[in-house]
Amino acid sequence: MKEFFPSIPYVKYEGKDTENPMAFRYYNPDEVIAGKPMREHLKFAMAYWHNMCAEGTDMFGVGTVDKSYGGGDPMEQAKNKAMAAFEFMDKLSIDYFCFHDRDIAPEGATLAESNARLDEITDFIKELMEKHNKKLLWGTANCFNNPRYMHGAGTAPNADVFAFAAAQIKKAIEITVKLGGKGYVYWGGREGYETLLNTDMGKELDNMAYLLKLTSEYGRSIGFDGDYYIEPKPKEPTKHQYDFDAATVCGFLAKYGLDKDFKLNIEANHATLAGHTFQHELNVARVNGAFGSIDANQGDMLLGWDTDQFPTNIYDTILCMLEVIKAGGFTNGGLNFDAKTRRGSYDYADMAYAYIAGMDAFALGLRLALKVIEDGRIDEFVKTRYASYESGIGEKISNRTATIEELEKYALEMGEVKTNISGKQEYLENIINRIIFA
Ligand code: XUL
Ligand code: CO
Repeated sequence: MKEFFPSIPYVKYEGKDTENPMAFRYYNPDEVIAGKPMREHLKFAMAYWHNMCAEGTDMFGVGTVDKSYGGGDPMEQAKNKAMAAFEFMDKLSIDYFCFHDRDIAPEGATLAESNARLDEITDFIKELMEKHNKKLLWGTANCFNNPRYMHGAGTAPNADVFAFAAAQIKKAIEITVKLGGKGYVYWGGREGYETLLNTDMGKELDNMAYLLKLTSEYGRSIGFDGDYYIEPKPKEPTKHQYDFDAATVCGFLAKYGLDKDFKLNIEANHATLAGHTFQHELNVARVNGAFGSIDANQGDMLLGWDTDQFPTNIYDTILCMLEVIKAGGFTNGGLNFDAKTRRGSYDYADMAYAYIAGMDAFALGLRLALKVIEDGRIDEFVKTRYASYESGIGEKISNRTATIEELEKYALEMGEVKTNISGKQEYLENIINRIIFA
């Protein structure tokens, strides 16, 4: 069989002292830590759109990498791309992948032609999945690229666009089910607005919720038993995206009664664009019972857009994995590298270096997060910080039996709060650093 990436070897774990740049130093897929193999803790996925499709195009220039994989007509290219994708996943020990409908087969002249192409390519991909033992983490529909979606999809002012989007998502869910996907993502591509002067926000939000309800119920009716995720993002491409951040999305889901069937797919770079940390967004998802999956990447703090860089910041991966562990680990979700090499990193080998960097950053993050938990000082500190809720008036507040009159009497007798204890932020930050540099 043709080899698409001859410059990429089968990357193996060689331990932290290796000098081989094409080896893992921390990611040892079958090593059992905290009760399960690392591959099950981390559930790494390849994002088809960046890795297999993105050619390095930006606003100032054409692509720098050829991603046609030697194919001629569009479907031959799509099949070569699929074969290349499975070769890449094999070589990097990646068990899962994620795609948009239009990543795996180019859009046809009509919806019927696009759907026929999807039928053909998913037959082909299904065989490759069985042969290479790979799984689909989640599927999604690209309802933002085609000019028809210039004003949005579910939030478009044009009902014909709404109908088209509904039909496109229906098909995307069908192929997700066909390939055994355990997740389906809704990222609100152009679901937002540029100016309120031409926008009926209330109507757009109602319509967006209706699109989610119709399509998600349809998915259940054809046997989709995975999780639906909304992926929050505050801006780009529209100035104001409706799915601004995790808290906004949780409020939206509750308002429209969708909270029982939807979780969140949290992306690191989207968190920072919203003015939050990655950890904050994960925590908001967790405390709302909506933690689902992760788009692993990082932004550049000096740039105001979604740079989708491979995650290399160990501090962030530790705090992320702490949240994942506290959420009970991944069930249907996983860590999808929604990340791309820089435009100047134009060699195929750079794609491997990028994944090695990202996977090792999360593998080390997992190992160190487990050490933070084992160390116990941070969890103990937080527990002690709230200890006043375990007895006396605090216990009554905790079990919700305190009355307002009783609280007033207590406060009057107390006179002033005397027992605030230090938050000890720096002491706690030092614990993390000591574990990192142990
Ligand atoms: C865009 C983004 C998307 C979603 C899937 O910023 O993150 O690629 O992850 O549509
Ligand atoms: Co994403």
